[in-house]
Amino acid sequence: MLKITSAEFLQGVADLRQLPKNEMKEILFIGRSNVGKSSLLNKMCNRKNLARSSSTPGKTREINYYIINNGFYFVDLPGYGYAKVPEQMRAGWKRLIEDFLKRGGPIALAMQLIDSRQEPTPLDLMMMDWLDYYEVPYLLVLTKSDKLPNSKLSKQLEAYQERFHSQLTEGCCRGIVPFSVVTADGKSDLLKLIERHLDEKPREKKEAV
Ligand SMILES: Nc1nc2c(ncn2[C@@H]2O[C@H](COP(=O)(O)OP(=O)(O)OP(=O)(O)O)[C@@H](O)[C@H]2O)c(=O)[nH]1
Ligand SMILES: [Mg+2]
Repeated sequence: MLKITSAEFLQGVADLRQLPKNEMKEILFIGRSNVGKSSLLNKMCNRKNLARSSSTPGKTREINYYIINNGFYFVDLPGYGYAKVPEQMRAGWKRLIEDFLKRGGPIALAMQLIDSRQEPTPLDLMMMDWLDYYEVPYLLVLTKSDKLPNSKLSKQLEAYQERFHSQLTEGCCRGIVPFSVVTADGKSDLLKLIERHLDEKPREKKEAV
């Protein structure tokens, strides 16, 4: 199983011209504000404050790059769905994220995070459509699994598997994994899946129609 031995913040990117010069494979963390992206990233690296996590939604505004094991990147994308964000900024976010996904090659795997207690939001569904369209392999990570009793969690997992059956069988969804930073539920599964996808051949670039 993949062991993370080093993790360092590299840079924040607000514009695709600022992407790191040294292209390496990327593992993306995507989801609405407050869903637990930074917490998941920290947990995978066994670090408390590598990615700043807070109770103030919408705090991460840039695409944040972290170098892992001096060989690949963890990439924390800005959270979406925060009601107080002005419309103009929301449009900027959409353009940035879609252009980011279009680049082809370097994205090895995306983690699409959804709160295990909730239904996917329209923006979550839009993100999944983009990931399928641009042929980015992704996992649905059901976060904060400690907040649900086991019986409810397995029901929710089944409901997600049923709802996203076609994405799992014909699309780019590679699995649905419950996760908790509190209990470390799902951590070893995610490390195994990351390792497997880092070994896969990169996808081709695909143009928008
Ligand atoms: N109980 C519990 N709380 C969690 C878990 N993961 C995250 N949280 C809490 O949820 C809040 C948001 O977590 P973050 O990791 O900052 O969320 P984020 O997605 O990075 O948020 P933005 O950067 O604002 O987009 C924090 O108060 C975390 O402590 C979890 O697995 N269990
Ligand atoms: Mg964050």
